Parts: sequence; structure tokens; C-alpha cells
Amino acid sequence: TNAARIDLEDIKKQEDKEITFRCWVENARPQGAKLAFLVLRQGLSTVQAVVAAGETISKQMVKFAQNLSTESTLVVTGTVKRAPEPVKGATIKDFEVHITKLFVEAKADVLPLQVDDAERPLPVEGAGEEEKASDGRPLVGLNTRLNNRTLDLRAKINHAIFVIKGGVCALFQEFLGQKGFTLVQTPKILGAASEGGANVFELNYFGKPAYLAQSPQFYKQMLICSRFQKVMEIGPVFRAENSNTARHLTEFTGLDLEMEFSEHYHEVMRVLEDLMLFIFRELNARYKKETDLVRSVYNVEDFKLPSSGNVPRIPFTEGIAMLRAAGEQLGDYDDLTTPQEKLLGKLVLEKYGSDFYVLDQFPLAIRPAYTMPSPHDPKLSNSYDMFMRGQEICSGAQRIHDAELLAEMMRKHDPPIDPNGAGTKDYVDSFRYGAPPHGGAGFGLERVVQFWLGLPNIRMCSLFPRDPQRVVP
Ligand code: ATP
Ligand code: AMO
Repeated sequence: TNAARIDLEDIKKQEDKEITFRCWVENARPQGAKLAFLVLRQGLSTVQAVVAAGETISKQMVKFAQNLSTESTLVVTGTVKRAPEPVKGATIKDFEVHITKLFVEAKADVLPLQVDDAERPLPVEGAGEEEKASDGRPLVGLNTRLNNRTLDLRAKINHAIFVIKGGVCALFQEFLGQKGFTLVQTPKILGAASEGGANVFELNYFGKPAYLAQSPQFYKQMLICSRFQKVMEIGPVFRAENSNTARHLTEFTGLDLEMEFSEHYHEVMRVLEDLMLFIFRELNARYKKETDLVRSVYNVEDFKLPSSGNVPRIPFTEGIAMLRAAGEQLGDYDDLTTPQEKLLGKLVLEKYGSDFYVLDQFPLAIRPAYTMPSPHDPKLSNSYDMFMRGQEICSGAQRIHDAELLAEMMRKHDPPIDPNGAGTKDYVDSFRYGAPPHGGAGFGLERVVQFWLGLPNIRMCSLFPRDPQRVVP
């Protein structure tokens, strides 16, 4: 047929006309020997199609249509008719298509995962794969979904998650671009580990060792030394971290920025806070439909922003005091455990009414070697983390911009880092020819999306997640 292929949403204008379109079979059901009802999907639209034996359609054709497998792709031609009564089970209620031609482009095998099941929530961890939804059907676990990810990703909830993820990247670039940040791409094959030796993937680089980038840290700072002033990057980050948790991946997307500042590293924090407030507000404005869809499946509460417009900026020592007042035992310079971070998130929400906050002035000993010590207390540092719903989404700091101090801090670090190593010397040397005070931060994109939506597992926010147990599909 020569009929133009239409967008199903335009069907209203096509009454009594013949149309042709590509679609996926959502379901096929027989009605006696001479009739088949199909529900056909195109994008987010579904329409009912009628295959009736007659002049153009044989009885064999009807039988074939009755047995079409779910998720097969077709090109169909048919006449648009007003539906005798509103169609149940299709998004288009007023019209149906009376099929005259039907061509199977690709037949689907028996499905290992129903797309309908992928629209439902994951079973709650610990409840086992047997947990049932309200209608009595079991909920499908994450492994089954990820093993069949191309089918899983067909679910509307998953499209929404990745539309939002792309949105966060676009908003990150939009905000920082307006502030004069240059988008850069730094190498991912490195001569040294940029975040310490343990969690790095080593590769065989033509017989010599090389490493997958654990962050763009060295290079974004080196660009500051090249007088770039403000840089941002969105790129892959690799961590050989054997952490089988709901918020760790071995490959994730880093949203990084680095900037020169004039007087005080709090200028950098201000940019970070304004950046995130912009992203949250614009997600609410531009991605409300997607956000609501995902949150409704998991009964997640709205993400609360401070009504004052000021992001709570809490010194680490005050965070420790809040936790102690709540009964936690911890030393002045201890790192927070994950449960303590979550508890602090609750306390901050109660006190400041915000699901988003910043901890400032971390103990120096638990931060990377390139972190600037605090001028007020050598055991503290000019560094900060940001949290959403009580979980870390970002780390950052003022950096050391003096080569000698940097080399000394690297040697003194636990574990020590050789400042004259094959991949570290160039980094340290870049501060020998003039370097301005600067700071920056790195966000984990998948975590931002996970906690924005209140999802139970970070893997849901990676198209094809990599973790210690999974490198396929
Ligand atoms: P950063 O590396 O900046 O601290 P992060 O959120 O990845 O960011 P990690 O240091 O990797 O933090 O881990 C923070 C906390 O996560 C640890 O204190 C620990 O409580 C928890 N954690 C990490 N790995 C595991 C694991 N395999 N099992 C349980 N908890 C873990
Ligand atoms: P850090 O190591 O804290 O800091 O990483 C920055 C942010 O990345 C996210 N993240 C992860 N996300 C998923 N899976 C992981 N395994 C994982 N590890 C970290 C977190 C974290 O806050 N160079 C510094 C940043 C800087 O100072 O600019 C760095 O890499 O959200």
C-alpha cells in the first residue's frame, strides 16, 4: 500500500480513511473462528484492531492474527472506524482500526519477562521473589529483569527513568554553561589511579599497565592549571569496588565540575547548591509527568526542598553533635557509616524541612590526598559532601594548588601515593608553573536519579548496569 505511515495519535483525523502504521502486538484475542481483536502499541499509544474474515481477510488470516505473539512487530493497514463503545484496554478509546493487510516484520518468541510485569514495583528486599502484588500476581525480581533488560526497558516506568536521567544531564550543562563552564572530555585510560590504588581496574595497555579512570580528578585540575577557569564533564567513571549494595556500581556516570574561585571555597559550594536547586526545580517543572509516574509505582513522597531557598549547610562537627544527641556513638573525626548518614538525613529533614543538604569541613584523614586542609583545624579540611534523602550524591573540596604541599600530602596519605609515579608526576608538576586556588565536585548521576525518584536500587538507573556480579547484558 502507498498509504503514508501515520502517528497513532493522529487517528482522530483519519475516520473512514485507510491508514498504515508500524506497531507492536500488546495482545491478541480470538472471538470465534472469524474474528480476532488485537491491541497494538506505537510509542505510548495503544489502539484496538479488528481482524474479521471477509473480502480481503481469509479465515486463515484470522487464525494467524489470533495467534500473533505478544511483542511481535507488525506493519498493518486498515480503515479507521468509530468504536461502537469506548475501548477498554487501549489508550485510544473512540476509534478502532479494521485491518485489511497485516505484515509481520519480526515475530516475538515466548517472552521470558512480561512487559506488564516490568511496570510493577520490585519485590521488597528480604520479602523474597514470592511477594505478590495486590492482584495476586508475583512481583518479578531485579535479576530476572536485568537478565532480560531489552524487554524490561520497554516498560513505561523505565522510559520515564531514562528521560529524567537525560534531563539531569541537560540541566547540568544548561546551568553551568550559562555560568561560563566549558564542557570537556578527559581521558579514561590513565597512567595511574586517580582516587587511590585499591578500587581501580588495571588493563594491559600494549604490555604496560594502564588504568580505567576512577574520576576525571587529575585532568579537571590540570585544565584549571591550563587557565580554563571553569570546566565541567559528563563521563563514565570506573570503580573496582566490590560493593554489592543498592547504591554502588562498577561503572557509573560522573557529573564533574572544577572552578577557580576568588576568595573562599564556599563560592564553589554556592555554585553547587544553586546548580542542584535549579536541577530540582526544573525537574519538577519539565519532567513532572515522568517523575510522578515513577514515584507513584513505589509510593514515594515528594522531594522536599528548603522553603527558605537556602540549602542547609551543616559543619561536619555539628552533624556529629546531632547524631550523638540522637544516641549514636562516634568520635570527632570518624567517617559516618551508611546507617548514620541515613539517620542524619532524617534529623536534617525534621530540623530544616529539606531532603537535600550539604555537610562541610570533613575530617582530613578520611578525604583524598588532593584535599586542602582547613586553615582553622589541621585535622579538618575544606571539603564537603551533598546528600539527597540521607544518601551521598556528591563529594568535593578545595584542592591543594601548591606542588610541594600536594606531594607531601600524597606521601603521607593512607595508603601512600608516589608523587613521582608514572601517572602522578605530570599531575603534581602541573602546579609548578602558577596555579590559582580552585575547587570542584563530582556527582554520581545514577544516584541523583535514584534518590530524586526514591528508587530502591541504583541498577534501575543504569541502562545496562555493571556491578561485581554482572557484566552482561
Ligand atoms: P565515597 O567514596 O565518596 O565515600 P560512597 O558513597 O561510594 O562515596 P564508600 O566510601 O564507598 O562511599 O562507602 C560509604 C559507606 O558505604 C561505607 O561507610 C559503608 O557503610 C557502605 N558500604 C560500602 N561498601 C559496602 C558493602 N560492600 N556492603 C555494605 N556497605 C557498604
Ligand atoms: P567520590 O569518590 O566521592 O569523589 O565520587 C563522587 C560521587 O560519585 C558517586 N559514586 C558512585 N556512584 C555509583 N557507584 C559507585 N561505586 C560510586 N562511587 C562514587 C557518589 C559520589 O559522591 N574526585 C572526587 C570528586 C571531587 O572531589 O570532585 C570523587 O571522585 O555520588
